[in-house]
Amino acid sequence: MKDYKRILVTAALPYANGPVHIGHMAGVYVPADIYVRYQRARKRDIRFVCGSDEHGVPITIRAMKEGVTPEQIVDKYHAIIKGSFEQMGISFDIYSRTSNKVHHETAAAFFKKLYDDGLFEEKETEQFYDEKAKTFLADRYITGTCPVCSNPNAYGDQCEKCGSALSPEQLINPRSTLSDAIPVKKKTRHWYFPLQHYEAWLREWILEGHKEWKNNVYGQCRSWLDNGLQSRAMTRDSNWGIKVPLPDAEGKVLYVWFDAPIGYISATKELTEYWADYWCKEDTKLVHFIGKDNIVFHCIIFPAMLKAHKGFILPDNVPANEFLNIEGDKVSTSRNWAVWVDEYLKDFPGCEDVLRYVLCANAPETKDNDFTWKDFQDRNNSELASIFGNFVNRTWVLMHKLCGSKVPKLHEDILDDDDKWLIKEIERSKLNVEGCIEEYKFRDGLYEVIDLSRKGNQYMQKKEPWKKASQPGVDIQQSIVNQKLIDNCLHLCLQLTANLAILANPFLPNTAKKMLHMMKVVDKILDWENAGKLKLLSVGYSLRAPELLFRKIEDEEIRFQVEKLKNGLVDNSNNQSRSLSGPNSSTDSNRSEPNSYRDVNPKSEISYDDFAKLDLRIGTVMACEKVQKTDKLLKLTIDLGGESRTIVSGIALHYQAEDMIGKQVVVVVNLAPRKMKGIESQGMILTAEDKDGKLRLLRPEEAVNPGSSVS
Ligand code: B3M
Ligand code: ZN
Repeated sequence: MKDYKRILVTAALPYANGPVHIGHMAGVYVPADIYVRYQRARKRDIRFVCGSDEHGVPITIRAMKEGVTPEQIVDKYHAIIKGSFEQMGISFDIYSRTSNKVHHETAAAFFKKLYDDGLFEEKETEQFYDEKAKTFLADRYITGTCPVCSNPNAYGDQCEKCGSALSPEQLINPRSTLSDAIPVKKKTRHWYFPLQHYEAWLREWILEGHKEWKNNVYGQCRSWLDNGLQSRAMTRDSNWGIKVPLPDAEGKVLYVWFDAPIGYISATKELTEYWADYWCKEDTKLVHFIGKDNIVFHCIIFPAMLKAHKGFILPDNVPANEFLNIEGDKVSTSRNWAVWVDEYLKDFPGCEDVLRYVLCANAPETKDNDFTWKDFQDRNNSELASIFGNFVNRTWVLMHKLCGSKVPKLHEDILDDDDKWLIKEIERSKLNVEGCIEEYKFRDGLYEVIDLSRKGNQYMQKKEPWKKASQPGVDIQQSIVNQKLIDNCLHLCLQLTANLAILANPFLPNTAKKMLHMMKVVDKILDWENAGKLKLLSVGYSLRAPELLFRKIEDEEIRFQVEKLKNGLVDNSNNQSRSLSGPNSSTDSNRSEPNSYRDVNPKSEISYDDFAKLDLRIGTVMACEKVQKTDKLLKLTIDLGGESRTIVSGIALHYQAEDMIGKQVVVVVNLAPRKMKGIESQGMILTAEDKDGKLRLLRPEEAVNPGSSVS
């Protein structure tokens, strides 16, 4: 391996024409983030760049469909996507966008340099044109009847029913998906990049020089190269995109796949004045994280562009993943067969790491894989909660009970084989995890982490420190020995927990943070060089109370998700208007953001009498505490003017118990009492749910007397 001084990691720029789904996360962003967090913990000089891909046909089509401008589309989805990444803990150093000025300038200059060097071929060809929509049509936006199987909704490049590769000329009764007009041929002039000139070089560079690339990546490259490369148009007829920087190029923009990868360079420029170190110095390791549908662009076209331009380094690796199916079926954004990240985050607040875990444990690293909600629940309940969470929790509870809430001493003179075995395992895991991550085998790395906690449980089970706690009747000599045995067991389990925090951190950053809090230590402990060590927590140091790392996920929640997936499914096989957004776009009208309240769980009409049955009152919160062993529930004591009520409310993720005291709230006082976690809740308080899932209390504008009625 080369001796690199710095690393630049890029993650595919998602199209800003819809939110991201878990397939994107599993294939690109979660693995990239694990790699980066690990390298940061190793104190390597690393930068992590990404941004929204805001050009190309998918954006203009989406805009046309929603009846808004392309700017409005990209602004909306850029914000949603960025928010989802932030919440999922994807730790980009910059999340930029290709509509930025820096990017327009960078991409235009790149094109101009290739043009000035005489590297493009200018060609006039005939292309399909929609006279109603006044635009040239990409093959995907022409539909008609398949000449092979008679499917009436085949696309201009492929029939999805019989799988035949087609060209628009072959379709019977071709129509534009934009306006339904019959496409006509029209002459147009474009600049082509002659990829075939780079074929020999690409063969040498990839097929000889990068045999270590993943099989799926290497194999795809070989088949592209074996099929022979051809010139590709690097410009398009459109008004949306980066203007072709030439005098007679009105109405022409750069092809989105020409400008988008340059977006990585522009984002680095925006991030740091030392951007050129990362792009031009041979001792920089450049790694592109992408999905398999982007392989040709990142392994063949973009490297050829960089080579032609001169002065840039090439990727050291492109660890592309395969696809993640859902419940046995291919993700289809047009059919809305997808799990959207922004929705997941609303439905499972506080469970970001669970999704990271499941997507990594089940990542499509070597072949397409399947995500099922049942597997999601099982992995959470029986791996994260029962193995990892349980080990940490037991350690903490026993340390508080048997060691006076402090890190006990390690009595080296009485270490036995089990202790020594555990110590070896701690040292070994570090090397295993780092070996896996360096080789982009994130599933295996994560497995090692869970396996180490499994070993912790085994060790604890064998040692049974709880049985050694002093009991009446045991002689003093024996109880001193017993305490030493307890000390050794818990000392090692605590050091193991600290190690788990370091090893888990790249994969489960929120969990690692919670563990730091319990251990009362600073972030510094997460430095990778600390892994494998035993003296991370000092003897005598007092530790905090245990925190719940992973809650159980209930059957009810899983049933709800499966229903939601099935109910959201759109049958678009006979529906032309659905295919408007194109099969590659990530949205669909059934998935667009709600425009009015009616789009979100509308309820049927009620009479005034129905409404009048509600007894709504203003109450003042007198006391409030978190309900034990739950994440979401607060128990409130509310003064309703001479009467006080106990109410359990699911707002703990949105309000701290201590901040609730003194607040006025709206209470439904005539709701039948209901037991929650063993506490009788005598009513309900009202909240509004924001579109990002945040709950906000309804309160009177000014303080009123407790008990005042609301109507
Ligand atoms: N936006 C396509 C995609 O999301 C594209 C990636 C660009 S990476 C430079 O699959
Ligand atoms: Zn067909």
